[in-house]
Amino acid sequence: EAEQGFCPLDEASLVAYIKATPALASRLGGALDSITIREVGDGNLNFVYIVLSDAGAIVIKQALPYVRCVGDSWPMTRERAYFEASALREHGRLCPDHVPEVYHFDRAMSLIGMRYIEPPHIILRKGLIAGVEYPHLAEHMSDYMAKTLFFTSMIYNTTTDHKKGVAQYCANVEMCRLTEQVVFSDPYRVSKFNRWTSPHLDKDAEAVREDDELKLEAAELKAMFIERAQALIHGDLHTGSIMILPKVIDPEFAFYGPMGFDIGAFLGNLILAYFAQNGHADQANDRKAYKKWILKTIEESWNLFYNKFVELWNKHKEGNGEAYLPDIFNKSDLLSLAQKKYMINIFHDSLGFGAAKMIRRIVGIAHVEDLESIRDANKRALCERATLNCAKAILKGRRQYENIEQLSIELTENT
Ligand code: ADP
Ligand code: SR1
Ligand code: MG
Ligand code: MG
Ligand code: MG
Repeated sequence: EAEQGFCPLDEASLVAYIKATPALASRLGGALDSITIREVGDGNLNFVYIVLSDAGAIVIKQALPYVRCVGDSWPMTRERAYFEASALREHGRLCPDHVPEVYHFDRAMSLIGMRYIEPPHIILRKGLIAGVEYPHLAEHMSDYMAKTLFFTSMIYNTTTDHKKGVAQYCANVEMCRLTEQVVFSDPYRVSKFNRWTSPHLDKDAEAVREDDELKLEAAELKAMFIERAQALIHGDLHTGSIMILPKVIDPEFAFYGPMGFDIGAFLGNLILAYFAQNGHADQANDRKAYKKWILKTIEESWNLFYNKFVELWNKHKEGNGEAYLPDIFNKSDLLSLAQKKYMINIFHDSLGFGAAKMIRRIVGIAHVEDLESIRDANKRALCERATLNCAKAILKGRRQYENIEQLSIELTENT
């Protein structure tokens, strides 16, 4: 890498980097001779180091100029680290309880130093695979989504401020294009990146590529993803981006996009976890009670999000937001009608994006551990087919749902 000021770090050079960086050294209590470093990146894109000393701990994340899970044949801008650090700071300001603190950001090095979320806190996806119930998950995630999305929308902000934010994050275009390709395009065409459980799902993958109605719906969502600058979204809010406290990590895809892309990522990944449970069931645990808990969490997450978002709207209705001006929305029944319309649209968007994200995890490039960890290919294929059929039905029929309970009844009846 010839670019000025950048070099990919390894365990040894990271020690030297930390010693030369007071904002990081101080977090380790100055006990720099006792440092141990472990690379733990299990994501698709970046390198993540846990740095421990006798007196403290930090996490260092570095973006290299390519997609990690593919290799240097897929170049990718290191500027993603800048957008990740910016979104961590912005979302952290709006929702400090659920975002890790950024200690240090080095744009030339594409490097972020942040709070270490220590054991026993784990990635939510791992907990869902193990069958662990998190009674406060819906409460906390609805809080995160309501605050980050409401306070970065035009309901709360002036259009001038909103467009400033839009302009800043517009430059995260390479990351958006990655999503456009792997979520909205590749699953619907032949691509060398696609894979699925074969030969079991060969026909199912082909059916996705030949389903005109599905392709029209996916194209509509793709356009919305590109065109709708509704709020500063995380952009990759799957259950691998949530560490249970919860804290939300990894917003490198952040930009001003449709709120439903975040809400749908979270709900869609819970539905993926739901369909994977049959593959994890064994004699000791049939996972039936756990599946009920997942459905309850899906319902509560949406319903609590709805209530909290509208509550914030009512609280700030006389503020600077320019989408619904107080002298126009001056009657409470008119405002509540506007809110109902706004929320039902977000609901349908969330269902659509959630379904699209489920489909890409079955027939696209990046799969999820929930399903991948089912070793028996026959069993896995059955779970995957059920997931895919459910996602296709949701994507096509999303506008028919009036509430989340309808979806959870359908999920119960069909599995
Ligand atoms: P990628 O962008 O490559 O997906 P992530 O930000 O998701 O990288 O991080 C990859 C892994 O590193 C996570 O799954 C988690 O195990 C670990 N990790 C990341 N950030 C932290 C943190 N702040 N504290 C503890 N572990 C972390
Ligand atoms: C090459 S696709 C890699 C995927 O991993 C990231 O976390 C995003 O979900 C992206 O689509
Ligand atoms: Mg990640
Ligand atoms: Mg990432
Ligand atoms: Mg996804």
